[in-house]
Amino acid sequence: MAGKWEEIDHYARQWIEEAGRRIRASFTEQLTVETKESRNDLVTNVDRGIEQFLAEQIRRQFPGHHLLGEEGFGDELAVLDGIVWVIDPIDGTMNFVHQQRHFAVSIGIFEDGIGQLGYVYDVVFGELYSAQKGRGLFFNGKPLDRLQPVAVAESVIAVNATWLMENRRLDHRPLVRLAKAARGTRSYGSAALELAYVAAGRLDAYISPRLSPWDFAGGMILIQEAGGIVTNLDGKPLDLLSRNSVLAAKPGVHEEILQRYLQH
Ligand code: 2AM
Ligand code: CA
Repeated sequence: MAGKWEEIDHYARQWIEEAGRRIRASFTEQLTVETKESRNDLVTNVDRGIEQFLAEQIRRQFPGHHLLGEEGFGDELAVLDGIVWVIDPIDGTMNFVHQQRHFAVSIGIFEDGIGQLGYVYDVVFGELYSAQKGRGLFFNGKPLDRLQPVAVAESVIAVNATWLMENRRLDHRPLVRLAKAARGTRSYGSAALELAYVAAGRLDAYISPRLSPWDFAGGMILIQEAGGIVTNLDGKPLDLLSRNSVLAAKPGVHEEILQRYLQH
């Protein structure tokens, strides 16, 4: 008999595929774009529709599970007891609106706060990154190698240009030193995809000063299963019930960034 996590994994994959089909179909329809907290914080009818679809499936199939979501179809949770799905229907909404690519469906499934299943689905490329606790990382169903240690000098680091300029969230000067010391920097505009790229070894590190749980939940599980490290910028574990800064990286480079660039 298939275990509990195999059953949950089966449905999660089915719903992610269906979400992908619906998002691709939306490209030919009229998009309604609104702003949330700021004029650059976008949400569309598709973000809402996909989260509603996923929430309905989860509640119908698994009525005892809980749900944290970006667009308001989830539960108000004060604790992480039981099974909790943390979902972002479209991570990288600005890319979705402006580019029709470089965005992802992200899902992390936790039991009593421990990551059990993680998914990041690049809808346009048809690329699914997935992981189950203790079983490693998979890319479109194929196992990927565990991450090996690397140094900053040989690293490609994902960081948004915003954080390399004077800004209100963090001191940009250590990050400028880090960007100069690294082999190169990149920015893709979807935290979930950037975390999946770290997990798959395409990026060596990713840094962000302020992400919500649904931005990082799926990617965090992928990276942990690949042998990488995810903490906040102080080196502490991430809290799934609040916003966090995020430092996700291969071993070696994670320690080097924390010790040589971020600790004062
Ligand atoms: P979103 O597209 O789902 O809003 C962009 O650099 C990345 O940061 C995206 O993953 C984006 O998620 C996320 N992001 C954008 N604005 C944010 C905010 N105010 N709080 C948390 N995450 C945000
Ligand atoms: Ca997001």
